[in-house]
Amino acid sequence: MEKTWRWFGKKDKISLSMLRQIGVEGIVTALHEVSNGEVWTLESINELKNYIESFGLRWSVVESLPVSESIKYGGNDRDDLIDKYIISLENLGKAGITTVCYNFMPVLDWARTDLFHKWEDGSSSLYFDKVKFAYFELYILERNGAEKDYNSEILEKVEELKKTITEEDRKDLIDSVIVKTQGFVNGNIKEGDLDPVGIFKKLLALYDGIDRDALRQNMKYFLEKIMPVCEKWNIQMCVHPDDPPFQLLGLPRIVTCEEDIDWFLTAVDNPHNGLTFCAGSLSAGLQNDVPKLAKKYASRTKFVHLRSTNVFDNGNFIEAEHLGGRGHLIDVIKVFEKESPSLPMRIDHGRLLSDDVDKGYNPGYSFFGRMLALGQIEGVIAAVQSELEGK
Ligand code: DNO
Repeated sequence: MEKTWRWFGKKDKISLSMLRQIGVEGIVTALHEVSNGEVWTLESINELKNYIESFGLRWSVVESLPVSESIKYGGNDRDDLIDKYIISLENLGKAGITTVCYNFMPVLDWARTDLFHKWEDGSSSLYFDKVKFAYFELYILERNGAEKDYNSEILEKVEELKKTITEEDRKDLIDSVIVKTQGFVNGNIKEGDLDPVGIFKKLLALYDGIDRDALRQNMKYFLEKIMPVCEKWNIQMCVHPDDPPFQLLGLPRIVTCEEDIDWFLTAVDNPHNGLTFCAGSLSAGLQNDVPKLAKKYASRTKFVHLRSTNVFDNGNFIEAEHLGGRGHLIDVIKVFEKESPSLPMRIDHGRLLSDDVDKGYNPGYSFFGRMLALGQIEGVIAAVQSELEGK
């Protein structure tokens, strides 16, 4: 697989020369300064592409070309927004950047409750705590009917948390769930927004009446409209699974498991409609056997995220070491090295190691944590390749 790295543009604290030195071959990035829904011009794409190439690297994958909320909930302006999306795709095609990752998650791009969950050795990782998330829904968002989504055990724990939680913990929780994890990937809510909870509630309201089937139909509508431009420029669209792969906030989520993946691949049965195989996201759903899914969808996979999680009995999950947990990355790598050896893969998320602290990295995107994982994964890839070559 091609070794790629998610880099957040010229403002990223991690420079391209550092990446070149640790064996990265391709860059995964986006025009982060362009607002969601605006056209990516050929000029800006080429400017960034040339910059990346001046370091001896290539721009391998776009992550993400964001799909506006209105396309997802089917708003009045969706056709205009899809037209703009098509122009951006055409411009990417002209520049020769043909792998495009996106997601179809309503409102929340990914969800975690803790950004610095401590490990015994002093490092930290991202974490999802069901009780905290339920507290967020019930007592911060005050979402009608949220209690119906939780069992009595969780609800009791939420009441206990309510008695002890401090104002600062509440602020931290808001920051983790809807500000710090979202601002740099999605743009719906940014650091500095004065009333993130208010904005978030308005966004949620846009999905009133949109159920699973409606969201599926909107995804199909979007994909059918963009397939011609993808065919023209040989663009591989690859949707990112929902992270985590279960229902949240009463919103429909439609890329969570085998049945969902089968659905969107057959609904628009075109080789340009593909999957970002995010082993980490899929591993956080107990319904998913990650290596089995890798095998089944290898031919429709266009991009791979290597990460893993451990899921606990109470429904919480932690981002595991890359060679541990439910992601079974060694088996996943065996599948892709055999079936599709030139696929771009990137290390997804990494722990925060001592020298990563206070460097201003985006949550999950540390330097040393990811570099450690890259070294481990590179070793696995080399071993698998040599086995395949019969050495
Ligand atoms: C988080 C990422 C997601 C992902 C998008 C793809 O770390 O995995 O933000 O990039 O969902 O559209």
